[in-house]
Amino acid sequence: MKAVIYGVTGQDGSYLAELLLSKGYKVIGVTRRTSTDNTSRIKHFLNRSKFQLVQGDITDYSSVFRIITENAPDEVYNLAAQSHVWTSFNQPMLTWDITGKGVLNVLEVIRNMPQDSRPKVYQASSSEMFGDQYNLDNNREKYQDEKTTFAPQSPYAIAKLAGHSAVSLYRRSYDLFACSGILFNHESERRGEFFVTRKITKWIADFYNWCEFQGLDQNPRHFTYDEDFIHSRRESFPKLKLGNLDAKRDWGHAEDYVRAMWMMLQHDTPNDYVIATGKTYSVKEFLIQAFKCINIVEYENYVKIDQSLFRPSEVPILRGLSNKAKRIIGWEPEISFESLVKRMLDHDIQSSLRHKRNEKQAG
Ligand code: NAP
Ligand code: G4F
Repeated sequence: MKAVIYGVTGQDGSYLAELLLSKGYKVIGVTRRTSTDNTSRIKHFLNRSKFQLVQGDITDYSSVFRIITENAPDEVYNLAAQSHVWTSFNQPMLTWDITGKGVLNVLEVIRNMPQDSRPKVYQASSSEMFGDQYNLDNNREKYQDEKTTFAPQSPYAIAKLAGHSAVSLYRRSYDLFACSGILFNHESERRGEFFVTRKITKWIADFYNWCEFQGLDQNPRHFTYDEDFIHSRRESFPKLKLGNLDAKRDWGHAEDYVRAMWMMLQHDTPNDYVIATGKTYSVKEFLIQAFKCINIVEYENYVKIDQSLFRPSEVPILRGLSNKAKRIIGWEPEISFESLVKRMLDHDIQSSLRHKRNEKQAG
């Protein structure tokens, strides 16, 4: 089997490539041209004989055409996106071109191929498309599933909904084997550093090692606090700046979610599926859980609320029900919220420690 992955250098792309390589696939990963190296997440399999990295950009139809027709894959996974919601408010056109129009480039190339050589296609849709909509379950708890109305609240979500609608249209109109995974938030040790979970775990890890290197534990009595900084007797450390702590998200681990992508394409018929854990936590609850891992119970002294990080329009609560995915493709998540937070924090503490040691040796 042969697969093309758009977005291979991202969080999900790196886990998906690992999964497909472990199943014996030949994997062609597409990377856009950048002025600095963007392969840190995929370094460990770059030299595998069954992996090939090719240059291309999803916004460039000619390169999409060339990569897909010349490689003749069995499956194409489109994970490429400008995926940061806050950024999409400031760069809406770019977000549209990559996250929305890019999907059409892939679908058009595949539609124009002879029927018997068309690859199956996976589209990375998003729970952001639900915006402020939800249904109520028997306990009057809010949830979203495949039947919930879409009401995008950001330029990112508008672009994703356009891509999602195009997949459904091309499946119905041209008989493409095209699936959309409506994935709820999923995080990991490889999550981009500007998404809230990783921003929190990275900050806590750096703070933890800042204390350790001064021979201090994290007991609040060692420190004084002002509006922007935490002070020990010798040094100062900038507070963690965050926006809206009340928003609620359904957070899973990316390893579980890339498994769902693959499972969708192995089923006899193409379909769209919600992929989520069914549990929801506020950003504040994530923060508390992460600080708890370094024995800090009251986070308030360490965090500064920054109004510039609030969004013009917010998605207040996401909690996905994946009953359809469980029933039809047999998918269920395996990694809990608590172990997700712990895995991210343990990883960040180790890498921050390595970084600090290297800095010390160099200086
Ligand atoms: P990510 O880490 O931001 O990865 C996005 C990938 O897209 C990166 O490899 C990026 O390349 C690539 N890319 C950006 N612009 C491109 C272009 N013009 N041409 C080709 N490639 C381009 O995102 P992720 O968290 O792995 O998410 C994967 C996909 O799932 C995205 O489409 C995202 O919108 C969607 N999604 C994510 C979540 C989530 O919670 N993670 C939930 C629902 C849906 P560079 O490395 O060069 O930047
Ligand atoms: O981590 P976030 O930026 O993720 P968001 O907006 O939910 O989007 C992620 O999940 C979507 C699926 O639902 C994906 F489609 C999308 O590509 C991306 O992966 O923000 C989560 C929440 C928001 O409510 C935000 O307002 O955290 C809040 N938040 C509070 N302070 C912050 C911050 N978000 C970020 N990024 N940075 C902050 O300082």
